[in-house]
Amino acid sequence: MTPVWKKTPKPTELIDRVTQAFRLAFGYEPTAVYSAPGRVNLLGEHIDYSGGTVLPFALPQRTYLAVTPRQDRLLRAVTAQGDAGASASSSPREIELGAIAPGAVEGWLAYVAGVPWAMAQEGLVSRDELPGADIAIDSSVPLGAGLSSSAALECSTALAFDAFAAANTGREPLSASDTGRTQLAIACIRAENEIAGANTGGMDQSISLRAHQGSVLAIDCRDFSTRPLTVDVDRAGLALLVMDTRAHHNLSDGQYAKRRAACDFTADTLGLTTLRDYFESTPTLAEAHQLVARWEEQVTAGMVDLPPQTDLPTARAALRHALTEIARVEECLALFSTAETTEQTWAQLGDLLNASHDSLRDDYRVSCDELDLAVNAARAAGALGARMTGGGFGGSAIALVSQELVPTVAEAVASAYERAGFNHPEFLLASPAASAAQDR
Ligand code: GAF
Repeated sequence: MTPVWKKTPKPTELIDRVTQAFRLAFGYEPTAVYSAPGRVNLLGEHIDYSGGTVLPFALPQRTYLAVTPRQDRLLRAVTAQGDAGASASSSPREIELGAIAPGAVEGWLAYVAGVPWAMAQEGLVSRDELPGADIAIDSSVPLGAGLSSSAALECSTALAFDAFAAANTGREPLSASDTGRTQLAIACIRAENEIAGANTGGMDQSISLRAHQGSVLAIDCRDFSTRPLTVDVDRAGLALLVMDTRAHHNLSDGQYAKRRAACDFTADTLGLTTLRDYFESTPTLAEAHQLVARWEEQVTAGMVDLPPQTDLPTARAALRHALTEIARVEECLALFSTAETTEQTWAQLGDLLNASHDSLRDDYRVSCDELDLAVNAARAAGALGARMTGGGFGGSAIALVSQELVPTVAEAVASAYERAGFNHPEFLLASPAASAAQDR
C-alpha cells in the first residue's frame, strides 16, 4: 500500500490565500497577517495539568489570520476550515465583543472570540483598548489530528489583538518578550477552558507562542518556566515520523475532562496542588512506583478520603500513568543533558516513547485501535520507538525511525490500515519550527 504524504503549502502560498479570502469576505485589504504553529509532543503526555514537564516542539504547519481592526466592537470571522469534520463557513460569522461569555459562542468561532475575552479577563488589556476586527483564517495544521490546531488558532488570534491593543495605547506588544508571550498563552488557555469548553492544560498554547526554532521546549507546567532542549534527530540519521490516523479526536466530548478531573481529585485528596508535588525531589521511575504503592497502602488504611463509589483499579492506573510519565520526562531530560548522543541515547529514547504509549493505552486509556495499530506496525517495521502524541482518542502517533527506514515504516503502517479497513493514514516528517509571528 503506497503511503499518503500530507502536502503542506508554502507559507507564502498560505499568506496569499488567506489575504485573498479576506478580500473576498470583506471587500477590502487586510492590514496584517499573523500565524501560529501546531505542535508535536515528544514526551510527557497528559501531565501538563498535573504539573509535569512536557517536551513539545512547534511544527512548520501553521494557522494564518488576515486581519483588520474595526472602528466598532464587532468581531467578524470567516474560515477556510471550519470545525474538525465539518465544512467551512462561506460567509462570516459575527459576534459583538461585549456578548462573548462562557456558553455564548459555539464551534470554531469560540477559539477566536474567546481570546479577546480572556485577554480582558486576565487584565492584559482594558476592555476599551480592544476594537472589533474582521478576520479571515486558513491553516496547514490538520484539524482533529491531535496536532494542536485549536491552540494555533487561539495563539494567532492573540497576536492580532495584542497588536491592536499595543497600537491603541502606544505600549510594546506583549508578544515582544517571552514574559509577555507567557501571559498571552495563559489567556489562550483560559479562552479554550472557559469559552470553547475544553478543560485542557497549557502545553499547546505555551509551545505555539514560545517555541524555539530547532529545539524541543521543556516546559515545567508548575510555573510554565521553559528551557530549550536539543534533540537533534537529523544529525543522528533519524527522523520523527508523524502518522495521522485520520480518526478524529475531540477534546470537548467529556473523556479528556474525566481524565483530568481524576488527576485533580487524586491530588486534592492527598492535600497536593498537583500530582507532581507528590514527588519529594527530582522524579524517578522507582519513586513513581513507590508512591503508587504508598497511595494504595494509605487508601487501604482509610487515610485517603475517597468517595465510596471510587473505582480503585482505575484510580490507581491513572495515578500510575501520571507519576511514571512525569518520571519518564525527567529520564529523557537527563539523556539529552549533554551535547553528545550515542546509539544508546536514541535506543533509550525509543524505549521511553514505547513505555509512554503503553502507559497511555493500558493505564490512562486514552489510545484507540487506530493509534495502537500505527504504533505496533511502526515498531514491527523497525522504528526505535513509537507512541501516540497529544490528547489521544484518535489523532496522531509519532515514530522515531532511522532515515532510510522511513518509507518502509510508512508503507507498513499504511498496509496495516488497509488490512484493518481503517481510513488511510497520512504521514509527515516533523522538525522543530518557529513560534507565532507576524507574517505581513
Ligand atoms: C491536549 C491538551 F490540549 C494539552 O493540554 C495536553 O493535556 C495534551 O492533550 C495531552 O498531553 O493536547
